[in-house]
Amino acid sequence: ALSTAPDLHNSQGCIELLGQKYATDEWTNVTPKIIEKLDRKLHITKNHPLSHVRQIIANHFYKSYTNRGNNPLFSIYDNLSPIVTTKQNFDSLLVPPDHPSRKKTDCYYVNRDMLLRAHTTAHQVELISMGLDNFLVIGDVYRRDEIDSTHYPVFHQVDGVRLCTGDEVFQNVKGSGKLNIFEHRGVEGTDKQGCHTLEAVKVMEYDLKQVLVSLAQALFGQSVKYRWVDEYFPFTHPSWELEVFFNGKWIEVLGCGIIRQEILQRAGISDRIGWAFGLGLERLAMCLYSIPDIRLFWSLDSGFLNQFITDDPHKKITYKPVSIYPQCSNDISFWLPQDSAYCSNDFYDLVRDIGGDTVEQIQLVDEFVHPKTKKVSHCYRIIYRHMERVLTQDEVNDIHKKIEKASKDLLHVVIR
Ligand code: FA5
Ligand code: MG
Repeated sequence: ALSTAPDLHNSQGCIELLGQKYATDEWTNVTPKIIEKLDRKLHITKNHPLSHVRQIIANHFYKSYTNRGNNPLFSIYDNLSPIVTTKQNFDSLLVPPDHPSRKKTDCYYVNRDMLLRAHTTAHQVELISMGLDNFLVIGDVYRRDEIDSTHYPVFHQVDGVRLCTGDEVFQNVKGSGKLNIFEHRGVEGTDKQGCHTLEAVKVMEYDLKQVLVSLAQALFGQSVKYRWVDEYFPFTHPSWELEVFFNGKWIEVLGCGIIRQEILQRAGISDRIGWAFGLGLERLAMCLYSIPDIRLFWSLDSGFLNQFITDDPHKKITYKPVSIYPQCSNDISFWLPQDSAYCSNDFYDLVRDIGGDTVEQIQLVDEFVHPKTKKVSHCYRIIYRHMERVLTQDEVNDIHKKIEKASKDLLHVVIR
């Protein structure tokens, strides 16, 4: 039913994603615009706002859980392929075969067996099966959705899992020598699964909620207003959602709960109870940096990206909107004069004098010393953008020529 499918298929009925070929079938509904996003990896792009939020969250878990040697307990997986099987995304998490979240209208399918992960929870079972007890999975997720200021078909999630033995659960509970995490012939209620003891669930719930509330406080300040709401997920019970009050409204930040014991059993774990959570990075970053539109995260515009350049992910940054009109960029390279003093600031002033407010940014992008003559060359990138209208390339070229001429005449440089 999808109009995009035919031109994606070659004659053999296959499709190439991240360098790998996949057979297509009547389930295939990935589109070229979505495929373009597969290798962007915004969450691990240096200085990207989503990468800063990822780092804050990672630091929070590194510092919240350490072993006796003070080393972090959590390991981080932030580069797993977003192309997963329906088994990973759904079946391994007990999502029933007829669950609405599996619908072709809601997911991007590669074919009937594979899809672009709809949540980072898709990796939970494989990592638990590998023997991991404490880990975070961070990555891009794909859901078919409209495009507006808060929804985009690609966004980023962080999933966390912690598994504990009985000893670990009760290690800080006084006089708990004889407490168990499992109970036989127990019944499932709203507060617990049949197989768990209520005391084990309560200790895990307390640990889960306190690490997530302290994360919200690390992001939004100690006085952040929050509330817990009961939720349902096929893979956890009981389950909750955390909401924070921001700019006059409640925002859903994450879902979490006690992992279904059947999932752990199938992964070969019989002596532990676990919690899990999943949160969205975009919503946090939009609140944190006052970013008004979710589409901006995909911007390649330096007017956006340059506002987030910092080596300290905890630095407070408030996004200042840039003009909605497109940028034009032109480079200028010249040999510096050898017999008179030159400084970049003179050039910046000259550019501002001539270009006025059409110049948005100037960057020194290259500096080069000729090995023989010892002459120095600078290359600057000038980024033009009008605040009120689209600038034409002709107009920009005209300004650029004037800048070249004035640089020769006034700064005595030699244009290369
Ligand atoms: C999930 O995806 C579950 N996998 C979370 C989970 C993991 C629960 C482990 C329990 C255990 P949900 O669809 O509610 O749940 O998404 C989780 C979070 O992702 C949301 O709270 C929200 O922060 C973010 N999110 C969901 N949909 C969008 C969207 N369209 N745009 C931006 N962020 C979104
Ligand atoms: Mg939700």
